[in-house]
Amino acid sequence: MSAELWNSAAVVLETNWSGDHMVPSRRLYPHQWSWDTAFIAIGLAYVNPGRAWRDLRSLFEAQWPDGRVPHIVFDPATAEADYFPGPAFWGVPAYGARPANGSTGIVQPPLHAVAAWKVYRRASAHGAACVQEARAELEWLYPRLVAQQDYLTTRRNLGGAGLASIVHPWESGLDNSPAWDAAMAGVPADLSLLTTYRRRDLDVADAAHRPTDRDYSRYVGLVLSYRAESYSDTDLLSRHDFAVECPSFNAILGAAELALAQIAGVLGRTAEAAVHRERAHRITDAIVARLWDPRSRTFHARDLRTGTLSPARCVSGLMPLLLPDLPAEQVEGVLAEARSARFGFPAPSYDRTAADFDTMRYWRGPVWINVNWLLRRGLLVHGLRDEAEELRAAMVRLVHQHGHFEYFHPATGEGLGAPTFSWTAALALDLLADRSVPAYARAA
Ligand code: 9WN
Repeated sequence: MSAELWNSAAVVLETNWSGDHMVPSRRLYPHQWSWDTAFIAIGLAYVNPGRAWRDLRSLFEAQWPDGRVPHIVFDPATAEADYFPGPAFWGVPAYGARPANGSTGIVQPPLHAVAAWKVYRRASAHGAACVQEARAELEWLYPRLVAQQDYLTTRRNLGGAGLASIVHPWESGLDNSPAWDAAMAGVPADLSLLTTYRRRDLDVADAAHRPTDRDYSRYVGLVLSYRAESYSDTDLLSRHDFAVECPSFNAILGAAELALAQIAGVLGRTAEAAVHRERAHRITDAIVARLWDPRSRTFHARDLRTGTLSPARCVSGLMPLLLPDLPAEQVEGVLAEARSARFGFPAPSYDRTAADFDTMRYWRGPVWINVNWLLRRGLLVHGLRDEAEELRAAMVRLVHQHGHFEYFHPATGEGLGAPTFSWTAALALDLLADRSVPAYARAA
């Protein structure tokens, strides 16, 4: 089984390579996406490390002067009509050496330091020249990764507690998660926007799987609001309808600091390594203080406009397990939540027992491999090896039986969305090859 799965995954990554970057899916997502690049690099490390570094470089070459790493880097060879919202809609001005309309103005979870560290670690398996290349790439990436963290923890520290806020559901990577329902209720849904701007995703995907028109019109409206002030973050809370602290985004932010500590160590920057570890610790404390609900015993998204936690129990609430300093009470709570009838392995994107659990619709029920990969990493970080192995086996079985789909039906395992999806293939390679435990994991 593993050779077959390995080979099919390698074929997907070969097919989706576009010269200097990977596309998540040729038809549905024909540009480069930010957190996809991180997941993809983790898999490319096994079959083509040169491309893993190239892909990360392509993304960071589009980094803004303020440190933000855009959620999409547009491929100038792809027509405006091939993806909505495309380059002209975002209207991003030229910056640095980049031409106008080269990217979007929003971000995605900063998983790239974790990815870069994993690609570096794998380099020794490919020989001395590869190790040398990997070190040079880390040197190039390190200040850029730090600038990304700085942007998120300063300009996006809208709540003032050291966490990064997302200002659009797309920034979470979990677009239509029920975690945003309460906050999105305060965002006007102007359906006429979808007449002015036509959705393109429904031409290539099943409408029953994708976000609804109401949600989509809000997504478009939020971009227009952020775009109106040239994507400035100054006073954003007072003039923008959506600002949320997401447990998954911030857990990744903390995990990135730990990966940066390891990278800084390899680069001989000992003092910086200590600073990164301290920052990870502070992010962990802030997540616990602001996003933990002692009644539900899991983490929830905080709406900064109302100061309330979303009642929804989503897979994003399990992600703080990525942080080794998470206190025992929270580790136990999240583990119990993950093992309960609400989730199970592999975990669906939303509570299976919720009245509005939707087996088909994107982040409102289906199983996604990337968040389960993160959950497995979190289990390993806390020494929960048996659970991590059970989850790993369940993911490998799912992808082997059904293919490298974008997401999966949480009851039948049927593949949904794009059929040859890059991060599913890339993470399948990692799940087959890597049984190691992150260096900063707690003892079992
Ligand atoms: C909007 C590319 C991206 C992923 C996201 C996923 C989906 C886009 C969309 O596809 O988002 O950015 O059009 O739905 O939700 O996680 O990065 O694979």
